[in-house]
Amino acid sequence: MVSAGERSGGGGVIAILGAGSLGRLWAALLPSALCGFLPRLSNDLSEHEFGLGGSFSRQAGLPETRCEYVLVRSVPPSLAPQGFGEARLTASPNSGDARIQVSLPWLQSTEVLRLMLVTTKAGDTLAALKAWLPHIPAGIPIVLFQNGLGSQQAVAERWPERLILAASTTEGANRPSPDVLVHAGAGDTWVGALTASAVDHTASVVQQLAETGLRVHAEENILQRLWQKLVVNAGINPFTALLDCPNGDILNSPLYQQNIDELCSEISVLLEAETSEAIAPEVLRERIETVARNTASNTSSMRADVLAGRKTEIDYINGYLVQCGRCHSIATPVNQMLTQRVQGL
Ligand code: KPL
Repeated sequence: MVSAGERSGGGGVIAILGAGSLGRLWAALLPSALCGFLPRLSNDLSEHEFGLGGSFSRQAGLPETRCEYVLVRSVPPSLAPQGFGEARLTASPNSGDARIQVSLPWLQSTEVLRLMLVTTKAGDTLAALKAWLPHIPAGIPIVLFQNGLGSQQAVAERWPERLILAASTTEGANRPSPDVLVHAGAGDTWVGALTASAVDHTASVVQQLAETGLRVHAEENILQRLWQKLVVNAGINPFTALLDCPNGDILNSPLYQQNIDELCSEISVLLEAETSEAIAPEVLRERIETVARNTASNTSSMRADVLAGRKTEIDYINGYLVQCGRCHSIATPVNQMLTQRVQGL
């Protein structure tokens, strides 16, 4: 196994915690010599077992070697989904719709890190970081890529002295099969500080992530940016999961039609209470429907979770809005109904 130090070229390695769609996308597009995955550590793994340079990945029950998959870049709609066939895609990594074989080591050492990206599911993040942070040097910026809200604040509150940043991205990535990742649509990624000491690191983190060629921007108010995405997710994801349909199909469904105005009214009041930003319910509805139309044939992350039998992120989307409502004594019956129904799936 290659150790991080051998691959870092002296500049340090970017560690990625969470080898799902988003983690694999960043891993594939970052300069290949500079990143690797961190295996999932169980909480009870004691420090002496960690053993830098040792075999902690085997102890954590993960493959000792590499994470291997194929990245399919920017597949034109006419090629998907049949386009995943080898024959129709070029083998050149430089062409527009290339298949790239990606093979990254599970990192053995955290001594040479320069940056850590956390791409775990929202519900796994705190536990994953509790296991890993004791092994991560204090000066390493940690960027949280979770959906929804709640998990990011929990991390920043638990480790206020660390360099914690959050990212909000509209990059589209999915995994039609376990070893294939499709970069389905180019988007934008905003990065901003959550803890005070991380502010001065934002520009450098943005610069490092922009080495992927993706569009990455610094964001002064990352919580506000995360709220904007939360609104869209709260208005699309639960409906797609409950109706088991692609994003665009929710728009004409009775469930959506009967609840969307009330849902947007609840969110509008919460948004003002939490961020002091007043946005009319009709404007929120328009934003939700624009994204639903633009991603009409997509399977939302929540529907994908339900179909794969995974726990959904509803507690960090509509469930987070219910929690906010409780804090401000604002009634949230529609968010509550959607949260309970998705939890029951
Ligand atoms: O972010 C998304 C998700 O699926 O989580 C949307 C915007 C709904 C696109 O599918």
